[in-house]
Amino acid sequence: MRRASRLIVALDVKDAGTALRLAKECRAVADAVKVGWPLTLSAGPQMISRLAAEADVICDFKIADIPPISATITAAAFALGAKGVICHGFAGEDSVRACVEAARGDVFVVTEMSHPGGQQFTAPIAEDLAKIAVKAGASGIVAPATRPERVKRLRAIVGDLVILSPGAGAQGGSPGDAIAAGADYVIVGRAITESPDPAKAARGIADEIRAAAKR
Ligand code: OMP
Repeated sequence: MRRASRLIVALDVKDAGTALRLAKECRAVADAVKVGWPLTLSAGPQMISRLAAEADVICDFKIADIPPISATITAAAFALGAKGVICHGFAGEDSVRACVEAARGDVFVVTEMSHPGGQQFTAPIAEDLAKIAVKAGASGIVAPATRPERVKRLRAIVGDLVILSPGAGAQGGSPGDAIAAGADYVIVGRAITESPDPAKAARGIADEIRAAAKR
């Protein structure tokens, strides 16, 4: 995955035309796009292949199943053209390892989730989940831009693994603070996809990231 703007756009939209338009509009600035259940269930899995022709695609299926099923989902995502997948750490080290072994690219492990409910169950075990990511050989983790101090803490655990940080924009986090806390990439959805000018919104966030990287 390219590391230029350090911005990943979450394409949580429901139709193919909008997703392709957003991918094209943001191509010059975003390093990758992220596709999850909203788009895959609405527009079909072939959407991943269509987007992969335009951009690097991370498939966010938050994989959290027994190891053989996690491996099958991972393999299917890469067969469709994904460059990375996101899995949950709470399914355990064997399930994360199954994703890593089935992957033909990056596996990112969710640690502490960015929404308020993420503090209920994921926050207390986030550091263990980060350790699982390291032990299972994952490429990186997902850590909350809504709580930059937690990104900093999780960075200390994962060393040079890649940190993707969602929660900037609509959820109230700041892209610059996430980067300053140690994130490698910021994931942004609605602040870009629901903007009247998505390319301009993406450029503005990329500017914030660039300024924070120099801090
Ligand atoms: P916005 O809140 O619209 O910017 O979207 C955030 C994106 O990041 C969505 O696609 C979420 O599924 C994803 N996300 C979180 O918001 N919080 C997390 O803890 C983890 C993820 C993720 O795994 O990508």
